[in-house]
Amino acid sequence: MLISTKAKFFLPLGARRSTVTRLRAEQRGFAQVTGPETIPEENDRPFTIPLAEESFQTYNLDPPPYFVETTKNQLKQLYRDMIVIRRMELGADQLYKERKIRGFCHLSTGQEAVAVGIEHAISKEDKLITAYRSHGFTYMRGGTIRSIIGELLGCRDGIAHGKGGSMHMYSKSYFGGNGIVGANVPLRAGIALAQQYDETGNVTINLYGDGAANQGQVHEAFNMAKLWNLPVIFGCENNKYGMGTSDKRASAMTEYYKRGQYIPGLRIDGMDVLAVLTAVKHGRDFVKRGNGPLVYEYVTYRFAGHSMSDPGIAYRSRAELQKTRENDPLTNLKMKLVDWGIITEDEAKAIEKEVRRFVNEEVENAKQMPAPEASLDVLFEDIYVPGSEPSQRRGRTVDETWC
Ligand SMILES: Cc1ncc(C[n+]2csc(CCOP(=O)(O)OP(=O)(O)O)c2C)c(N)n1
Ligand SMILES: [Mg+2]
Repeated sequence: MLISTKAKFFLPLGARRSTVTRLRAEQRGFAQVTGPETIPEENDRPFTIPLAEESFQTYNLDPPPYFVETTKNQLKQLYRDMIVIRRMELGADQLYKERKIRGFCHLSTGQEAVAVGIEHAISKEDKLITAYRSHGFTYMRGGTIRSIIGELLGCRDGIAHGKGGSMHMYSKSYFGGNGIVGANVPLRAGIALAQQYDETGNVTINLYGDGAANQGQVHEAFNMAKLWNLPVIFGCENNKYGMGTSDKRASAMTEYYKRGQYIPGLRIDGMDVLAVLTAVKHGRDFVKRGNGPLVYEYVTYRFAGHSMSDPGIAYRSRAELQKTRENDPLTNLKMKLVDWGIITEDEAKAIEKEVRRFVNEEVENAKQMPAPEASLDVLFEDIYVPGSEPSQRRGRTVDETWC
C-alpha cells in the first residue's frame, strides 16, 4: 500500500504570492507550488520547501516526501550550477560553429536539472555513469570547465588528455561518458556489484536515454540487478527523442519508470531540480537500506539538436520547441527563488553575469592548452593500469610493433 508523505503547508496571510506572479507561473506551464512557511535570515540554516503534486508518479514504490529540506546557500548553488552547465554548453556550441571543436558533440541544454539535482543528492563516494550526453555530469562530478572544453578541443590537458572527446570523459567516482547506446547500463550493474562485494555502502547512479531503454542489454542488466539486489538506481533521461525519432514512434510503452517490471520505479519532473534532488535522496536511502535496485525516469527535454549536425527542427514543430522552452529548468528555479524572496531579480542577474565571466575565462584558458604531441608514447598512455603494461605493443602489422 502506498503511504502518502505529502506535507501540508500554510503561508501566513500577506505572504501569499501575488496574483500576478501566480498567473505568470501558470502561463509558463510549471506546477503550482506554494512557498516555504518561513525563510530564515541565515544562508546556511535549513528550512523546508514543498514540491508540486505533479513532481512524481510511482510504480510499486512509496513516493518521496513532497517537500525538501534545504538552505538558501544550496538553492543558490543549484541555480548557479545549472547556469554554469548552460553557459558551458553554449560555449561548446560556439566553438563547434567556429570549427575549433570537431567530431561528435552532444549538448544537454534543457536537461541541466537532472545532472545538478542528482549530484546534490548523492555523495562523492557514490558512483555515476551516463551515456554520451555527458558534459553536465562531468562538471558536476568535479571536472573543471577548462578541462571539459579542453577535451572537446582535443587538448593534452583536457579531462581525458584529448583522447575521449565529448562522449568519453571521466573523473573520480565517475565512469563516463559512453558512445554505445545502452552499453553503460550493464557496466553500471557491474560497478554496483563491485560496491556490494566490497561492502562500500555506496549507491550507483546510472543514466541512459529513452532510445537506449529499448535495448536488450538494459533488460539483462535489470534482471541481474534485481536477482542480486544490487545498490543501483537506473535512470532513464526521457528527453522525448532518440536522434530524430520521438519516443512514441520508437517505444511500444513510454512509461519508462515501469520498464523494470519487477523493480519499483518513479517518474520525476526532470525540469524541476528540487524534484530531482528529492527523488534521488529518497531512492538513495531506499537502495542503501538493502531494498535492491530502482528504475527512475526523469522527464526532460533536449532544447538543442541531437548533436551539432542536427538543427533539431526537422522532426519537431517550432510550437513544441517554444512550449517546452517556456518550461526551462533554469527559469523555473529562478522564478521560485524570486517569488519566495530568496533572491531578487537583480541578484539573479548578478549570478548570471558572474557565471558568464567565469565560463568565458575558462573557455579562454582551454583555448590556450597545447595539443598532444604527435608521439606513440602519448598514444599508448592511459590504456593499462600503471605497472601492468605489456613489454611489447602490437600494431596492425608485424612491423608495427613497439617496445
Ligand atoms: C548501439 C548503438 N546503436 C546506435 C547508435 C547511434 N545512436 C547514437 S545516439 C542514438 C539515439 C539515442 O537516443 P537516447 O537514448 O534517447 O539518448 P539522447 O540522445 O536522447 O540523449 C543512436 C541511435 C549508437 N551510438 N549505438
Ligand atoms: Mg532521448
